[in-house]
Amino acid sequence: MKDRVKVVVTGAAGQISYSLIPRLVDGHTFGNKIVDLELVEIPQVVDKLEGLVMELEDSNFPKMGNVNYSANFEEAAQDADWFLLVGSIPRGIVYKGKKIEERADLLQINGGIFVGQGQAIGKFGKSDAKVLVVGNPANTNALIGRHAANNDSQLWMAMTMLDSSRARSVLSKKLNIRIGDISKMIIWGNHSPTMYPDFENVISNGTPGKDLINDMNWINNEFLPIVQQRGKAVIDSRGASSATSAAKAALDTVVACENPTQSGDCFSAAVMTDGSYDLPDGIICGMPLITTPDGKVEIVRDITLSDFAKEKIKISTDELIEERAAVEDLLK
Ligand code: NAX
Repeated sequence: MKDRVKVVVTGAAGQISYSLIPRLVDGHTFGNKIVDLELVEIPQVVDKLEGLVMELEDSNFPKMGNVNYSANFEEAAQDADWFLLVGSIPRGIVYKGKKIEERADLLQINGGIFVGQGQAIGKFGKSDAKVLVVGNPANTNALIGRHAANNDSQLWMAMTMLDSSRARSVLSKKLNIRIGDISKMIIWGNHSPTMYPDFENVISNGTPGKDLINDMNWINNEFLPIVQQRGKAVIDSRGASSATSAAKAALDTVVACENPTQSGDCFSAAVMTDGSYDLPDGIICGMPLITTPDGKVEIVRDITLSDFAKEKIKISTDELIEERAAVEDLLK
């Protein structure tokens, strides 16, 4: 077993990273391994990372290894085990003289970033590197990056763990149970308001969700909209998007991939479709995953989907197909 792990984080000066990076080296996420960090930012803000590195040094993290920061992704990518791609250009920003309002523009700009990063990961990352795309539009960014990497031994995921945690939180309140009493919370589809949180297949104390919740009015008018719009609700209240919960979700995804999944459980991330569940080919889609005892991340293939679930999932996969069409030129 390796006793060191090298982790690249982009968007390292952003708000999610401020919560995320310290916890990569606190001895929890990677257990006893020494964690080497490569923090990457755009040239305009890369100097801010000096202050973050000072704080990391001053925080007495016993598992922290080498820490570098730069605006050079290719150099950072050398022999890295993990890539946490948090950096992306948000909607509303002025980019190259133009205010980015349209989703199509956002897809193109961020997609362009992921071509270069994907190529570098495919070429310079470890052959078994794992990549978690957090920056939005996460699924389509991951699709572009994976295509550019052209390296099938590496695993590309887009983050849906935050959606899964939000769904568990809403369900646990409704059922008056602890969040830890809910397992198998699968998010299907896109990390967007069309995502489908699969309440029917959750398990709580041995009982499946479909037997726990018989109130379709609550599902349709409260559960689904609350989970799907939770990101917006946080922005409306905080004046900034989810950061500490997003960081925790990224860490949870890493932990889920680094440790064998308990029998009967699974975790949520979006990966390349492979024909399972009749999902369309060639999209990065939220699915149930497990990590095997020998460390492989695999799709769980024996989940039963109701007609209700299939209908909802199709809305989200249709959206993913539309997003893919908008970046077709980046997938050649
Ligand atoms: P911030 O705007 O605070 O930080 C983003 C950082 O990325 C900035 O410092 C920027 O300079 C940097 N960046 C931009 N392009 C880069 C590049 N090419 N290389 C390296 N760094 C680059 O955003 P923050 O709140 O941290 O959110 C980051 C991303 O996560 C956003 O795209 C956001 O939409 C997305 N989210 C995704 C979630 C998910 O569940 N998948 C949930 C939370 C969050 O909304």
